[in-house]
Amino acid sequence: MHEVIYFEAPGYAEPTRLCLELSGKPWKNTIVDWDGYQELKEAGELPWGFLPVLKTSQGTIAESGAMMRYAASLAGLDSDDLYTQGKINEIIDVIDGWRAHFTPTFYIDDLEERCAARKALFEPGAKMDAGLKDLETLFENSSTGWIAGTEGMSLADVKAFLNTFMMFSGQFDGIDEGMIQAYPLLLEYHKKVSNHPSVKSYYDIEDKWRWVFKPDAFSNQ
Ligand SMILES: N[C@@H](CCC(=O)N[C@@H](CS)C(=O)NCC(=O)O)C(=O)O
Repeated sequence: MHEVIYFEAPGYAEPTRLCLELSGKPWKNTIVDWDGYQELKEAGELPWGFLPVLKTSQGTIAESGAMMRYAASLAGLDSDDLYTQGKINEIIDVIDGWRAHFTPTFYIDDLEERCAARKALFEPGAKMDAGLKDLETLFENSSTGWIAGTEGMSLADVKAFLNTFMMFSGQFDGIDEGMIQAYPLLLEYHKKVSNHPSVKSYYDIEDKWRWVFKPDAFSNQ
């Protein structure tokens, strides 16, 4: 059975977790705390010293992007068509591109400065704003409503859905849930993905972060 090991937060592991869930195959979600992480590291269980990792019957895979792609293949969320798969990967890279502008804000110690830096990224035309609007354009231009124009959900949707809406869960100082209202097409996209039967049932839980993945998450704004 596949096993994901990571902290409790969605973070780097959530796309792999959701792909494993969508695969319909049994999998194990192992949650560790900081001490658990240190133990795994000291035992040499982490190929590059970081979490998450994915344990398979053949060995351990590290690096969240590689894990996510492996799990997506298991779930049939990739495409046999080379061009379509290229576009799926392109969207994933574009999302990683705008997220890379957000990551440095984690290292700003001063709370006020951190919030200001984050809010600046959401100003019209700034990196996060532009990234989210790019996703809206992809959604608008898709004849199926899936972000890479595929017949069904693809890994690009898993990535776009999780990485986008995770931003608004309240876990990041300076970003509040109301800010998503500036992106009406993303709210439509949220409706589409969150109502996918397997996504809906997986997130039918009480969780301090994952409420953003539920169908009615942003409807009371
Ligand atoms: N490139 C890695 C980065 C993973 C990463 O930064 N993991 C953090 C937790 S979110 C970690 O293990 N931190 C422990 C440390 O910095 O000592 C990936 O994509 O999986």
